[in-house]
Amino acid sequence: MEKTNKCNSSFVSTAHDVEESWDDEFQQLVQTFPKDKGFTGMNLYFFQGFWCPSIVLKAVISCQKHFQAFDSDIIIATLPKCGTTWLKALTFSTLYRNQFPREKNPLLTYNPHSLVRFIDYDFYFNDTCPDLENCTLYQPRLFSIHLPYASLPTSIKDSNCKIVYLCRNPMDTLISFWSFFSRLRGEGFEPVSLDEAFEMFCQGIIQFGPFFDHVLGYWRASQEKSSKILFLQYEDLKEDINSHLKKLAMFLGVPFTEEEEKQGVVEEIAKICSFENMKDLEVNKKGVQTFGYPQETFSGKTKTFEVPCEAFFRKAKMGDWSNYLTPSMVERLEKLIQEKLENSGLTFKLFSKTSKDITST
Ligand code: PAP
Repeated sequence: MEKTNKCNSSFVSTAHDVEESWDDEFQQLVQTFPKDKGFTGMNLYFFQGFWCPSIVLKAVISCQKHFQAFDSDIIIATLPKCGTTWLKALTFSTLYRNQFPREKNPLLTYNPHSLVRFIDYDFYFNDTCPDLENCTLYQPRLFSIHLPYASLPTSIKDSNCKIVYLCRNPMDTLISFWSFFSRLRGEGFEPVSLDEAFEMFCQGIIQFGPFFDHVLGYWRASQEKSSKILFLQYEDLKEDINSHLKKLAMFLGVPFTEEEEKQGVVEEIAKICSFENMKDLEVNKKGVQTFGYPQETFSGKTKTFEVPCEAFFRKAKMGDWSNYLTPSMVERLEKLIQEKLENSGLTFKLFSKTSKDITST
């Protein structure tokens, strides 16, 4: 895993390779989908009402057809840049805490994306029908996915598996997205202006977006099925991680015992998973995260792409958007939030010097 922390454009170039490898039938099929470059330099196809990165389009279709959820599965669902890495760390550490020695949490030596693999970006990336019976390090199986609720494989929706969803306020999500992809475009690609990224974000053209459709899809589903879907917000976790860890453990069916609470296990997990701790770990400072599940089980098919681990740890600040967005951008986004969340019962905490929390009322 440890190679170099030099940023490169393998994410973007792999996307182009993937498209070139599509067979004629698939090429023809995708031609019927609207297409946009978005601001990330990678093609997005408008498919089933969301913008699917070309790099995972085939994998998404395969997993929708073949993925069989177990009732015991736990699925982490997020839009990119809403705290996926953090939620993976928290869920992994909570769910499996009795399966490894306390002082040997695998998070100390592996990036969370290696420990909790994506269904789409990893398992189905190189294989249309992988054998996933025993594909995770520990039991029960723990996966992650970026797909909107409506496009999840049917077995995830219909089985008794549980979904933990994490969202983040749209302004910080936008800045995190823009910063991450500006960096990953790498050499040979024009930098993207924030103006351009802002416009695309407002139009909904982002990976797995529109943003509001994604969030509201899971929000409404969680209102209907609260024992199946736990809906969390990044800002709430930042404000009070301990009580949210307890809530998460309860939801996962592994509540902390009184003894564990007395021993400070909750605080210990919060600390290991904290941004300050994780960004300073050797693996996250120097490592490179490989997606596409290159392990031998899928030998012969080795298309992968890499992201320097440090790219997943930028600032983790709430309200950082106020250092970037102009007053007119803020005004437009605030209006959009109000319009989109109207009557939904969902609110976002924006955390800035100038804006109030936006409510749906
Ligand atoms: P991904 O979807 O590409 O995996 P994701 O992990 O969802 O990215 O989001 C990255 C954001 O989470 C970054 O936010 P920023 O750009 O505003 O800084 C990153 O810093 C933040 N982040 C990563 N790890 C943690 C953590 N342990 N605690 C809190 N925030 C974190």
